[in-house]
Amino acid sequence: MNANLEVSREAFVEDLVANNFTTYFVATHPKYSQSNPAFRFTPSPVSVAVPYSWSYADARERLMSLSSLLTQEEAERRNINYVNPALKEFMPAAALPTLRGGIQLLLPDEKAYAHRHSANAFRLVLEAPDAGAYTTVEGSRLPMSKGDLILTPNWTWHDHHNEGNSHVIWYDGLDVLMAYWIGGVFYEEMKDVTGDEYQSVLRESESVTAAYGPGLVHRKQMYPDHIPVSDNTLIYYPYGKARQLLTDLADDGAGDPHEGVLVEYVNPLNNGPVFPSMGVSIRLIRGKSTVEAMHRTENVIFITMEGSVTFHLPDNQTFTTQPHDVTAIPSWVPYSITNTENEPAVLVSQTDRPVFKALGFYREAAV
Ligand code: GTQ
Ligand code: FE2
Repeated sequence: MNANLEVSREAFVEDLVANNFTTYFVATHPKYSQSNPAFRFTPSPVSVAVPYSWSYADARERLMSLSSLLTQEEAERRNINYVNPALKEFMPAAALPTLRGGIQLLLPDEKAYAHRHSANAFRLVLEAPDAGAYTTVEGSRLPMSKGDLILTPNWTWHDHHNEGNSHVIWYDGLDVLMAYWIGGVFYEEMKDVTGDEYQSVLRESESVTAAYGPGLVHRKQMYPDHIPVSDNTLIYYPYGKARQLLTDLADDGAGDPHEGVLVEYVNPLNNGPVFPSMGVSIRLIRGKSTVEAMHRTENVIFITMEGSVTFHLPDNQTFTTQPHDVTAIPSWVPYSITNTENEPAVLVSQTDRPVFKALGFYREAAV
């Protein structure tokens, strides 16, 4: 290339960028393409996030330390969030581009006051007293027993209580990052609206589960993608039902080479995902077996509930998990999951797949 032209181009790009413009050419520019890799069209998705796994022991130790440094009265929610190392500089508390995860603690006799937000959230109970821990959602008192899934959909009041004789710890999964980036975050505290800090209990969880059933189906029985998902009124999915269903399906020989024995938590009104923006599923991986890798456009977080598994990712990266460890996999990164133990492993997953499906971006491909 003519030296003058090269100098002129460089000067042009410098001026453009300095004045808050850009051009497609910048995407391949040796200097600017490095600072802005996502601007380039790639043949298939290249996530801004990286795969990562956090041990429960590490997170739990920090949650316990926090509880001796910060009282429940000071902390609106006393938690430790999982942060993706590739996102920490520019996204607030993000495990993946769309998904936030964390663990939260209530000691005996502690409670967390009522608030509501436009972000959808779920709680997956990890450690709980035999009785006495619960979340109240829109007046329904939902027990927090190990493995239970509790939803706090968009704009529903929720407060957490521990009247048991040992601590309760649960995993919080939220879709708040997308709401944040598109400008959809709303939030309020109940005391500012009604003057009360906590909700009155109007009904017990049985009235929720009796009205709608367990809300668990094989993923293949889910809604056709063209039917819109609306609000989910089933907000409580006890662990016993989900776990038994996995055992029954496994005994029946069910399972998919790329998913294991997978059951989706659904909105019973339409068999769609639990939230319009976020799905939750639970799967069993038989002892001495592997769930094979494939590419999928979804950001997914796994919470190991039982057993120990190893995720195998590209470049020989591996994560071996123990119960309650959290593993984040960005869109399109293929991974297999191997259970080397004799006993089955159980994993819960949090995914933004409904976002891709709703927008027409959902794809799968063999590795
Ligand atoms: O327990 O209501 O981890 O509102 C983040 C935001 C938990 C909660 C989180 C929340 C909550
Ligand atoms: Fe909340």
